[in-house]
Amino acid sequence: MGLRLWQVLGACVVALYGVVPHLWAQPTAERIGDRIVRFTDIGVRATDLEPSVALLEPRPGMGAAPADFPVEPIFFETDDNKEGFAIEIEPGTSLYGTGEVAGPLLRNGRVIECWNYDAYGYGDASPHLYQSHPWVLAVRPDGTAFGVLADTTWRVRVDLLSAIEMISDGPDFAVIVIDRDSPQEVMTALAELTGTIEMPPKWALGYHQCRYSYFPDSRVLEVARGFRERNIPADVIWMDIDYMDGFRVFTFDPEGFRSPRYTNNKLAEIGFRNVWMLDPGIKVDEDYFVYNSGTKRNIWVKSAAGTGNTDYVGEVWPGDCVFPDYTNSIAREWWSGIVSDFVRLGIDGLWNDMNEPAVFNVESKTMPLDNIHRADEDLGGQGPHAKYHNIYGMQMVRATRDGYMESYPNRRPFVLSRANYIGGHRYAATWSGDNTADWYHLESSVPMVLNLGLSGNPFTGPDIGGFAGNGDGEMFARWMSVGAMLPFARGHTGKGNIDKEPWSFGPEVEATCRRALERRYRLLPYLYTLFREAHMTGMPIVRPLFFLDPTDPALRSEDDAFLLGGDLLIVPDLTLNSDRRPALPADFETGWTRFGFDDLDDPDLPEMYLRAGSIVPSGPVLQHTGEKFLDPMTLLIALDEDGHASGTLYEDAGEGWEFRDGEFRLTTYEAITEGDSILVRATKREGRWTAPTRAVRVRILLPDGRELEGTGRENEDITIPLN
Ligand code: NBV
Repeated sequence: MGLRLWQVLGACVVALYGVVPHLWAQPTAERIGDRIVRFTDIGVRATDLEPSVALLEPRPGMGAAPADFPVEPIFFETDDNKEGFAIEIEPGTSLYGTGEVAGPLLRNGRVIECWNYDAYGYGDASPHLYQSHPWVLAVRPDGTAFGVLADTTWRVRVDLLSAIEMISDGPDFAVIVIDRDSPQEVMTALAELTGTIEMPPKWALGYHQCRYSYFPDSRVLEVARGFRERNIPADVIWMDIDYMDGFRVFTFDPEGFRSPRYTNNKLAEIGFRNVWMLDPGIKVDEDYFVYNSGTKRNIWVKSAAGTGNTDYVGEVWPGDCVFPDYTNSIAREWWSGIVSDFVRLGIDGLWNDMNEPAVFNVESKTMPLDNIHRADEDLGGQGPHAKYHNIYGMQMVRATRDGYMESYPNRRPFVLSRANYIGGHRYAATWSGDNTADWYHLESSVPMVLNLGLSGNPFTGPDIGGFAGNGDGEMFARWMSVGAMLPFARGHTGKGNIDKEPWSFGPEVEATCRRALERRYRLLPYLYTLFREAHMTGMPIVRPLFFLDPTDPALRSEDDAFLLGGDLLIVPDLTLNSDRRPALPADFETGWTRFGFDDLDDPDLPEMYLRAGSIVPSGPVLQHTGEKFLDPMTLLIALDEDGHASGTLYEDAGEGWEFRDGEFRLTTYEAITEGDSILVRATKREGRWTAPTRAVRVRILLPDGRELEGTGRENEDITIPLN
């Protein structure tokens, strides 16, 4: 018998990496799902490993892996005794995922480190950003795909120079491989393992306005009113750290934010929601209730020095701080309790920043690796910071979410987190961290959101306009135009920068921003339907073009354009003075029709195309999501070659959990060509949510640029003559 592939590869591993693969026996491989296999190194049983934090729930083995399973990792140990594995890839395999990364969509040839890091001013070459996703999606030349998860919380080096190689700082870990016929199927299988996002409150899909910081409260109200006065749609305004009293979390600046409840109420009166920041660093201050109550419960992360019972103290915004040990359920419950009181001030959403955790004035920018966490047994029990670093932020947002729910069990929490770990999308949405106001970061916004989506986190977006530095009006307009098409749309900027509200760059930029946000609000019925799909199946909201045809090599590295759901193709202009055009799908000329909302002549807005055969629901321009019920609804229709199209609309209360008991409505609309007319109607309804009937408008986009229009009511057939 000849050598098995893994043995040949093993020899290559020795040659390439100078490390010793375990060639004398095969790794253990057990099935944990349909064509999902968990591999462990020789002699290592899955039950001996640290518990998985990535997985939604423990996955017991279901017997031996299928004999023909096409992927097999080679485990090895490095010269410095680190555990690693390598998976060979056939030429022409494209690699994606690896979570929140700067740089292009295609990850082949890249090396990154999964190590949550305060990456202010990051760039293409930064090895690590704020979140860790030791996960790679591999698309083979024939369009079939597999996904690889290194199931460990420790630091992982992901090397995609010529194979898929991951090396961890920690002990043995499982490698979970999903094999599927398409990349889309890998994504939904990943969601089976790591869970999906919960449905967010509908307002979180609106536009968010932030800066570091709006101060004092009167300025917050002034900015919010500025949107209403100018008819620029927005739902949310954010309170950054300066609202606090000396950066003590859960306190308010006595002069600047005298009555947060009043501010929140005033915002609510004009249809604005509020989000307030919470950092993990707790000021060491014996006159501070949070410090005192946490100290009494002994819940701070410990230093390894001395007896191991000394609280670790590190410097952050407030000066010397202690850090709640969120890996411990007592600490999480304590935090949740304080959050629960805090949100009763009429707080709608929470923002967890600096939770890598970031620490000032130390080279590592975080706490010592030998700090001690008294973690819950199901997270792995007591252990060093090196083991828990990457999930510190994830456990913080878990506790924050729980705290919100303690006070508002009937509302959907919205939490945004800077740090996170694969699977942490179950608790919080993500933004790009401290990007820079330059064209590189504007361009990077798209691949970052795509790769996060391909790593299981669909609810993400950049700081629109750039956090570090100012930028100019042209860049701001373009950033807003593309940002408005991404799942999380928030403008933000850093301290000391110029104003970056949509009107800050003069009337022309303001007009583009208004049009961009009006588009987002018109497309909300579709966007909300995509969030529901992400929640149900794990499909990303924003998708790479190669999803259209995973066998087309031209689409594999394309990240200048993207898909919003399955039916809209978005082509933004992300560069300054360049004629670069994206590679488009082979059927682009016949299969996609350009459309707009009376805004086609604004060159700063992305081009939008509708897929032949699809129906996309849209609505009127709103100033905020709570403004009114979807009426009239406009169905955007592009017929396929057979004169047919279909699409769905998901609706529910936009808040609360009744949708879980059937209080929703999922409508399938179809258009069929019959003789010389087109018949449009709802063909299927699921769920028992009843809503008032409404006016329906139909826009049939013809390939030659013409449009046919029709009107009717929700439950009626609408017939449109073809000529
Ligand atoms: O809280 C201030 C900022 C915040 O605006 C930003 O979005 C975070 O990424 N925060 C970082 C701390 C200071 C950054 C210089």
